[in-house]
Amino acid sequence: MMAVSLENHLHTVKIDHNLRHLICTIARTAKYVHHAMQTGDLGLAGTSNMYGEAQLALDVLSNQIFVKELQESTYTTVLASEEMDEIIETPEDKKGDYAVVFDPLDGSSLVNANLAIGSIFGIYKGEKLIGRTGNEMAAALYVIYGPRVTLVYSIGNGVHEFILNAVGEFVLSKENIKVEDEAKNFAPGNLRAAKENEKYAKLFKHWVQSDLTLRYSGGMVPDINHIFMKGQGIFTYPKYKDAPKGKLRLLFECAPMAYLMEKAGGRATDGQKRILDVKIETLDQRTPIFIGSGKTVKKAESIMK
Ligand code: P6P
Repeated sequence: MMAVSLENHLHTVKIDHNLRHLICTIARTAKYVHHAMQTGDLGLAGTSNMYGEAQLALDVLSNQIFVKELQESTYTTVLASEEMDEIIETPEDKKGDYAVVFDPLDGSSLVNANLAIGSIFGIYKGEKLIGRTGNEMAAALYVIYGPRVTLVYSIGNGVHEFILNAVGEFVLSKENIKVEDEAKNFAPGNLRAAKENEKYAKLFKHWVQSDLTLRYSGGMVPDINHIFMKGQGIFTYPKYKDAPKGKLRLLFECAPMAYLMEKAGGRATDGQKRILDVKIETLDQRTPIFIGSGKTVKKAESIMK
């Protein structure tokens, strides 16, 4: 059977052609980031970064690459990145229809341990971000740089995985991914919180007593990807004294992952409220997150209450 490329797949669904091109631009740019990660260069402008500066930290370099390609694409209105303090406007002559929010390289500190890391994207129609909720996303996707480079996206009708092949094409590997109600695996982020929060300690004990299998890498993207690929699981990162609102970002990390998880039939809350219902008040807003198999997340919420 002919391999279905990401572009082919985006032609099989009803989608605004600018959104289709935007998603393909993100996929193409992720290949440059992967190259930069492996070689330390941009794969675009020789062996130093685009400004000739000393080698930058990978997350800063990745941010530069995504910002450049997205602004050049002519499909974006504004960009917001975990690596930037402000929203940046796309120059008028390049302006398009979509606001893109992204964490260019989540877990970049794991690179020197040779663990998988990823880039996370949320796409909103228009310019506005503050005051909206994740329900208004037009699409969400992530890319994982691991033993294989994979991309998972949804525009609202199903969640689909693509693998980067030897000729640089993302080809369809899993269509209409579903997450069952009961988890067999668990990814308990921020276990240090169990020291001061006995409910989290109780929840961890409940998972152990329930014979769930630990699958945790320290990278949010591969840890949640594990849930999509196994069709079940739960990932948690609760708040704690050093992070009273949690650590993970609502706009750049949790809302895009919550969008994908709900489109796959899973659940994503802050322990009480759907992540997608939480209003975006500030760019660097943080939230606790409980995400994965619906019933297992609900059970976690009841123990944490
Ligand atoms: P901690 C990686 O730095 C990250 O942003 C997520 O990918 C991961 O889930 C979390 O932080 C790990 O946090 O506090 O355990 O280092």
